[in-house]
Amino acid sequence: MASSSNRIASVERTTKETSIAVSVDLDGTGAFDISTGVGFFDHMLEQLSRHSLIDMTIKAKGDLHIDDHHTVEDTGIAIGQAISKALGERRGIMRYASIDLAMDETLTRAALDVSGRPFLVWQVEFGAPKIGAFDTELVREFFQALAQNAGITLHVTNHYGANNHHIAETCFKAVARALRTAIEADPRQKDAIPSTKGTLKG
Ligand SMILES: [Mn+2]
Repeated sequence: MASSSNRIASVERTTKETSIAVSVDLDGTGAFDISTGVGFFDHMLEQLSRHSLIDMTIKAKGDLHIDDHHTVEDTGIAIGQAISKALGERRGIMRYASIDLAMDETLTRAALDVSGRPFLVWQVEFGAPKIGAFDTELVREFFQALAQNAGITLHVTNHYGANNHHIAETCFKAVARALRTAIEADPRQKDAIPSTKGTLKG
């Protein structure tokens, strides 16, 4: 990742269940190199990188012989930690953003506050337990881990939709697109921390 940005970070996280390495550049172009061993999850993470314009290198090796759960959750933890580290004191950012993101018949809203205060409100229901081999319930698990570890208040609401692939994909794209705006430099903030408390570290 060639960049002059200093909003970069790397996280390596190894447990008995997974081994994960993540690098992010918040001021990237949406370039990605992602391999988790879970095809559908790779496809979703590629959307997250591409539409947030956060460059992401993600290498995950998990206990997929059990199921995808540990790999998805722990990748969310590592990405969240990397984003939080790269944000530092969260100076000069827009902080808030939301979008209603359309994809064919599906419409999903993501609203977020890059507050240092982790919270997830999840109003998304899938019409089937699986998308191919992927457990739809893991989409929530991923965003829970991401919000918790990135220090983001995140609300995701699926307004409507029929196709489960579209419902999942709009969640990732909507969060990506809102995140892009919220972590962008606010030209009127300069280097200030956008909080009356004077801190966004929770
Ligand atoms: Mn797709």
